[in-house]
Amino acid sequence: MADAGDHLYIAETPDDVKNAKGLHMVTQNTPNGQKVQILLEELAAAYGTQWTYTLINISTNEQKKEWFLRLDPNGRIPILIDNNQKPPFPVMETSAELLYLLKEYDREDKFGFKDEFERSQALQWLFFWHGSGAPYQGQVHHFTRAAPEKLPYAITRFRNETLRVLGVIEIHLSGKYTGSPREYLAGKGKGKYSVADIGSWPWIKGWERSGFTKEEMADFPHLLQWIDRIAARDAVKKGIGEKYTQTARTML
Ligand SMILES: N[C@@H](CCC(=O)N[C@@H](CS)C(=O)NCC(=O)O)C(=O)O
Repeated sequence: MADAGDHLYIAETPDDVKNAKGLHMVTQNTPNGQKVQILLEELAAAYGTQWTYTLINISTNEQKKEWFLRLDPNGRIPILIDNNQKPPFPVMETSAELLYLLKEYDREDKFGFKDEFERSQALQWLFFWHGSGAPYQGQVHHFTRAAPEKLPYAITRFRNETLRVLGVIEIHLSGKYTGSPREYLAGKGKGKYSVADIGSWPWIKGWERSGFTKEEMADFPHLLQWIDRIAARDAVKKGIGEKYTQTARTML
């Protein structure tokens, strides 16, 4: 790369960010943070991949400060900085972070695919959730919890759209039109656990917290089984677990 990377860190950059060696993540244990936390935990279990992390508290707007914007001008967690690259290489946007980790750290494609069509399928579901799932479910949270005014139209609109998107995944997993139910979103046959699942699971598993009812979710039996199947993985438990919730010395 042309630049020397010397603009990345400034005096206000926390020491554990600017002194990090290797992969470093700045995160908080939200659905978006959890996507990347989970893949890192999976890579650690599969290959012994190492990384360090800094927990921030987004309610203090730490992510809008200059030190953060230098790494991610979008000012949102999580960000990944690969200090193994010279100069250090920052990666923003969760799906791009997952794909970066696949390319650089998943040499056996355990969480991705070698086959070009299976890989395309993983990208389709990753993009589907990034573009049509997370933004709607995020707006459900905003309009039901954060908004100063409860706007029924906005709440109904984003709730219904999220349910529609969950229904799309249910069609896919149930094999409604193919006759072959699937266990995972991408890959031949029943599919293989991959970044396509990791990209959407942290959001979808929080359906109750998002205010969806058991009755509404009863329309998606295959999706509910998929949630449990992924939740049972050790690396997934770690990736959403205590390690990322504790207010460690790194909490800003
Ligand atoms: N499209 C982004 C979304 C990231 C995002 O929205 N992160 C939230 C936490 S889940 C955040 O940082 N919110 C704080 C803010 O908006 O200032 C991605 O996929 O990385």
